[in-house]
Amino acid sequence: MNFTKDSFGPNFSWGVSTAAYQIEGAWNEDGKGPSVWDVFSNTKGKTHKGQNGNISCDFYHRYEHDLSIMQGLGIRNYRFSLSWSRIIPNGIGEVNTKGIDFYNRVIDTCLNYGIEPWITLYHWDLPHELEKKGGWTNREVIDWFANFVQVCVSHFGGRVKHWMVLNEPLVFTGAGYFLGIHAPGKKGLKNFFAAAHHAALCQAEGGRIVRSMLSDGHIGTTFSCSSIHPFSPSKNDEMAAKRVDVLLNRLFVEPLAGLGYPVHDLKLLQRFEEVVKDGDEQKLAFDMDFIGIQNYTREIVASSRLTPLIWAKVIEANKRKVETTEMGWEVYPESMYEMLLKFSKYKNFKEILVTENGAAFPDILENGVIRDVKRKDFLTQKIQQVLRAKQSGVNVTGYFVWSFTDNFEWAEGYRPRFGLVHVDFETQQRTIKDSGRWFSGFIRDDS
Ligand code: GCO
Repeated sequence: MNFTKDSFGPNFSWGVSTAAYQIEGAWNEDGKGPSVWDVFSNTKGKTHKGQNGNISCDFYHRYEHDLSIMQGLGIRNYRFSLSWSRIIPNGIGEVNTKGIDFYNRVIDTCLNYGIEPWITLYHWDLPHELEKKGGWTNREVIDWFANFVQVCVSHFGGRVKHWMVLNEPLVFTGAGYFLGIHAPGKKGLKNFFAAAHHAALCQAEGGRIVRSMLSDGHIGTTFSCSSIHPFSPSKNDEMAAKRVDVLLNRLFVEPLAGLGYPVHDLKLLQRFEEVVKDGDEQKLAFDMDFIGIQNYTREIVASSRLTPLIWAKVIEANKRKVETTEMGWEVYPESMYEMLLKFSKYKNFKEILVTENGAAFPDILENGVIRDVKRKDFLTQKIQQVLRAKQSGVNVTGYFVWSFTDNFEWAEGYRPRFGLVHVDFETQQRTIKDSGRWFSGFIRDDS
């Protein structure tokens, strides 16, 4: 490795990321209301082996221990999300003091340990009571969400500077309201366009609210993204790749940047007309202080007559005989560089951070040790691509590993392990993986 953390300069934020539903457990304790993920994962047949996040890493009870491991590793930045239905059990209305207390304890423990908290307001766990009213497809979600944001900022804003509004809107609207493979398990384009538009409005509105309440807040939001490459140099495949790029990479960032939905490059997006109201275009825009990109892989796309509306298909990595992670995602480090360059072209945002990056590989715990060389190599190569982007002039200011501990990987259950720290889900024993020790060494001030 021919670079060190110093190559990134003194103000670069190195950290780790998690999400409430994936780690907290305590799904029905201390007044918490159910979220769509509680309901979905406790419904037969929705997740791998019927697994759920009812207990997960039990972070709700073990946060202090986990944060002490984090501190021991020298990790100075922690991105985590707030469970809306732990704070407001019905989504709107009464606030649950015990939920507020829990996050107060987490934040205070972070600060005592010298760990800077970075809060994601929404990481996919909508209160079930709101889903009963249509969830993200109901335009009222803008008011529900605005209220939630106000409650959170009023309680935590005095101690938390860094805020992210949404985690990957494309994934929770696409997987949750179009494909039906994530909570709440709804399907169809009608649901998707309504949910997507309301999420895009909330993304900007959330930013405005945090800014109005915290003049010195550092405010952003996050996007999933992947390089999209054509299967062949043919015109048809190139056009297909461009259409998929609109959907996977441009759909949510462009309205935020004031450019509107990229309808000209994907006719299908004309269906937004069904839900867009007068004046919405302005409301979709907000000049975030930063955007967070979350990059794991790339996609290879070919044109296809069999896939209506988008006329394109993804050629899966396992059919291409390339190295993959346990998620079946191609290992392709350059995607990080390509995405940083691409997203840096949107002029409105002052900074870009990598708010998630990581890999699931089958880990073997032997004599208390996990020699996860592949994860370490994966992270090293990705970080090198971040440096390459920085050296090309991209104002990238942080990098967060997904994830701190192994956790509940949504519909995939507990099989894929993304952590720097291994979790035995039977005993709740934590074991720092070799990759965790390596990351710790890499980011330490004396390294
Ligand atoms: C996401 C989510 C995480 C996932 C991670 C690995 O990016 O999809 O933010 O919750 O666990 O990405 O799939």
